[in-house]
Amino acid sequence: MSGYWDPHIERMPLKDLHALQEDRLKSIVRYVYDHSAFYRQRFKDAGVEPGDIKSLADVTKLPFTRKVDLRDTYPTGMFSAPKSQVVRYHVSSGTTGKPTVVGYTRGDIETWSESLARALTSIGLGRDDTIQVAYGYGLFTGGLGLHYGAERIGAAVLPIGTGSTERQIELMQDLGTTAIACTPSYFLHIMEVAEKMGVSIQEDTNLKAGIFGAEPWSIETRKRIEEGTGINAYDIYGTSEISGPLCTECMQQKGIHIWGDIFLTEVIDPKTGEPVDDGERGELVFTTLHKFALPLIRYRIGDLSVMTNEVCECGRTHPRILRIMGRTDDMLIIRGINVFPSQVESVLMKIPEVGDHWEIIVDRKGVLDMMTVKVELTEKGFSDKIGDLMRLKKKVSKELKGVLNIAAEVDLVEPGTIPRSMGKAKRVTDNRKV
Ligand code: DLL
Repeated sequence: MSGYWDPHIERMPLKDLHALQEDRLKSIVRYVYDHSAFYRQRFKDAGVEPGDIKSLADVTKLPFTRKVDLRDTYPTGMFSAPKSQVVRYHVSSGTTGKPTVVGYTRGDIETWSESLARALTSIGLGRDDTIQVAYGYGLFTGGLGLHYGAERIGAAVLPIGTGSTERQIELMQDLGTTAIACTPSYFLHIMEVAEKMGVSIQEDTNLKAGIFGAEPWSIETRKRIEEGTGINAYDIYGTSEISGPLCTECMQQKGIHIWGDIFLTEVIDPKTGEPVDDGERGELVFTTLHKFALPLIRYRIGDLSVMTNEVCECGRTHPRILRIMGRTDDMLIIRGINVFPSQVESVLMKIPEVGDHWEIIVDRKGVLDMMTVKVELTEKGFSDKIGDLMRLKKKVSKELKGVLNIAAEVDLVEPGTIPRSMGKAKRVTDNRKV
């Protein structure tokens, strides 16, 4: 088992952690009320004042905030700190709408780095490690976020960013990279390119850990990565609004530790906004307890997960969320049935003939929704015999129908034909919306 970066905080008895959260909640509510016209108005509309927040349970008196609020107040209308205290901006790519801008004070960058230092230590990394940061640098939070966290623990950082896949593999060998941080879909591509170059990640590199996130990925994909390379693949979570990548699983790989001194996490029913029970699935809502340029109060993040407050076997007391199963707005409704891309991934990754890359295409023919799942086969799974392909197509369709409860058209394609992504993979094309 790995050590702790900040044992006092990470193992804090729950009673003390809750007391700290309560103090910080009261302070941040007062702070946003005093510093942000946006929050003052929101609180006024909801009929709540800072003095009404007397305990943790009172958080539910506060109004929710959402991504649309950041868009409506673009670029910095939700900030609580004056410009003179802001030392950095990041900007979301805006693939699902107008971009959103997030900002940091020096202290916010410090908290972000500390949070990642705890996380990286919890997966066994330290000053003897070389961490290859292959998330995008720049406006995306992944590259710089991991960079600061990795430097904080004294590891050597290789700030390569995305792309140049052959170079990634060469440098991984030359510099003895022990951990890589990138999207899981990009790592699958790195594995593929390494194989083509005749490099065995297991035999020819020192890689022992992957820090994979920024997009949904299934347990089955983890299994493929771990079995294919001998590394441990850890889930890392965060969103630009809450700073960027912040929290990971520990070596137990039983959920992502969400640092309770930094966030108050709620899980709600996305339809009613009411809290769900511990262990029930719902939408994550974060209140940032220790962030000052852009504090977020009851921010509905849109991601669906399950939270547990059970103390982890690693000794960390902070709540954990289980693998993100998608976003509320990722969910496709096909002929009235809810389909999450993550369900499709789980089915496909269990079928050995299926490669690592796939896509969902949704069309509307007349009044009927049609879902096509385009599936790339592995070299071994690919056959030029029609009979073999037909049998496989039937098998994939049957497995998908078993889980999704609707029929999908399956389109088997040759290895290497689906475009590879260096960052977040785009798995779904919904032609109904355009
Ligand atoms: O993706 C921050 C990040 C960078 C996380 C590097 C992890 C590693 P955004 O671009 O704002 O920020 O996108 C955030 O990505 O709301 C989730 O829907 C999704 N996401 C992030 N991590 C995971 C994960 C970064 N581990 C959005 N599993 C979030 C599933 C994830 N989805």
